[in-house]
Amino acid sequence: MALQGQGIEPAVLDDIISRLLEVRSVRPGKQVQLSEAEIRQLCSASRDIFLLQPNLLELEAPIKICGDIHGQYGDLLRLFEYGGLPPQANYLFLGDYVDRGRQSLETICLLLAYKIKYPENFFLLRGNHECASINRIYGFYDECKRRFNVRLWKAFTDCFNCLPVAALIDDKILCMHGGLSPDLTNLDQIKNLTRPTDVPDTGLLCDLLWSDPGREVKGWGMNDRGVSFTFGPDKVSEFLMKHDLDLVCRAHQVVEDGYEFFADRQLVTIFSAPNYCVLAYPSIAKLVFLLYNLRQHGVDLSFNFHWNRGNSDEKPDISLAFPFPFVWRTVVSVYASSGHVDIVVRCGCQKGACVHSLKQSHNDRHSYKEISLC
Ligand SMILES: [Mn+2]
Repeated sequence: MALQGQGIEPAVLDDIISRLLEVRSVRPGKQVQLSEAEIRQLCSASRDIFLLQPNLLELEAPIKICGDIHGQYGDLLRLFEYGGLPPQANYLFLGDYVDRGRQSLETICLLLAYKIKYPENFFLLRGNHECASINRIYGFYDECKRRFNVRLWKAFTDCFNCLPVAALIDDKILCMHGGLSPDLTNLDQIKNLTRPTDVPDTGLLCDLLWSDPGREVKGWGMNDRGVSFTFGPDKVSEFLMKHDLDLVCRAHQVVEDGYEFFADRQLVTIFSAPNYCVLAYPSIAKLVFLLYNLRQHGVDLSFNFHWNRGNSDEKPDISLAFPFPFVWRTVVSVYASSGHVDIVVRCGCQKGACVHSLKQSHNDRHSYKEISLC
């Protein structure tokens, strides 16, 4: 890999990664204090790679897509535990690595380190929190100042200003942090956005990082965030049709189950910070639906939903590796005989103890029937 290790000694990089991963086995929340010099190297080496790669990344399936992490380092480690540590799997993160959670530094350092180590298999898009005026307020600045100094926060700003803003998977799935823009008429416009750049208050770059879908909206609407727009299902359809795409994949909003479809499955929102603000548990039935749909697109998102209910420090009670690796704390029973597997789960919805029975098809091991939805 031509880009590997630019600006940082491979041995130093490996040591940084192994120290960041060491805390997997100890109590969650334990800090990893890298040196300021090491972090500066991560910022500058990753920045060089971001600038060498296009602003609209062209990627191939299979790739695992993750939504907001927001400094929840323990949950990031858990994602890697279930999805496979890079480079076992290819990854695309949709932004919002910092702010709000307690360990923005560990989170962003591990992500940047992997970007440097595996530049062609590991991809990071920019979120609206990878912006100085936002992460000055929502926690990252304070964490940098408390654990290091303001100069280091500025080094991160220089790095974030170079992050790419969108990715196209197999020419069919367009990924970004926020959403569509009324200014986006040709995908080349994304390629032509200049970097480094701050995030402006209006325009294409702002919208890609800030806009939201709105169920009640027709066309373009006001956004309650006070920034950018909302867009209706009609705009999603029109956009996909015009650009011959299948799906818009974005993050940026807390969704109860960790993912949520919009506009007749033409757009999906992914959020990967469990227990963020509200308790967010996936319903296993919806999970199965999602996997069906995304498998058609060659995208494996299953690892996104492997979190425990309740205390996120707990080890999973049960781990099922067929046909995709569920980890579901409230699995009631598993019936398996001659390669046929039925799963009964008590789902994590807030409506009480509803039980789902998932029957595996006799013809197709990967298909489950009789899914009762909440
Ligand atoms: Mn966001």
